[in-house]
Amino acid sequence: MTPLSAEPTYERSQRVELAPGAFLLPSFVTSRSEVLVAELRKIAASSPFRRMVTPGGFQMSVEMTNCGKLGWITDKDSYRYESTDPLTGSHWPAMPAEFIALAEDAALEGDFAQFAPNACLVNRYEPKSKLSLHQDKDEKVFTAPIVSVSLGLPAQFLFGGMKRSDPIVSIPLHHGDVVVWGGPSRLRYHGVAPVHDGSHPTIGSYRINLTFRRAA
Ligand code: MD3
Ligand code: FE
Repeated sequence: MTPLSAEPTYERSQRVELAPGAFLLPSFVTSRSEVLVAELRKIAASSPFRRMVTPGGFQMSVEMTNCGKLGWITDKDSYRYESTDPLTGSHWPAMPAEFIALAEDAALEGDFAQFAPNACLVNRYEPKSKLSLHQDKDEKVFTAPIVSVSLGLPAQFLFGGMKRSDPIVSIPLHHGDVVVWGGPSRLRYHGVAPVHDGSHPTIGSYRINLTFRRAA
């Protein structure tokens, strides 16, 4: 007879391979989201969310900040990583130990050992905000995966191929979901469809996404 388990069977129970090297870990952070949210508040108090401008002169709809040694920025000149926040003139807030542990654990679930992120980009989406199809190629290291954590409102994540014109698959991402992108999927085109109106019990009317990267 199978004993009744005290553990919820849906939490951290499965890994879904979306493509070679790309793994969805449903509800991976559910039990740690309180800590993440508390740390995010402190990060945003030091380096506030802001809408950056692209070299093409467009203001992004997504608000961004960073923590860790390096932070991703865009301005009229380029997309790049910087060790100081151009808004404050100070270093980005340190990456909290819980963030590093979560990213390392998630990478391991995707069979990527010894992931040591040195950059964490935090994206905040209001309803209607979106992220156009792009590749993450400003990092100097493509052997390391990118670990992505979704919090708050759900979104349709758009997952393409190695060419912009390749077919696109839409994947729903919910609060607590983690995706690990590495190996042959590291340079795939991807984006986020406009976020729908709504409210999440702990995050409110936002979607927040953390991406952990080895930038240099
Ligand atoms: C697939 N962020 O910040 S994370 C980004 O939900 C970014 O905010 C999205 O794309 C977000 O650059 C998606 C998922 C992600 C990140 C990196 C990838 C998917 C990826 C690299 C290769 C393939
Ligand atoms: Fe990206």
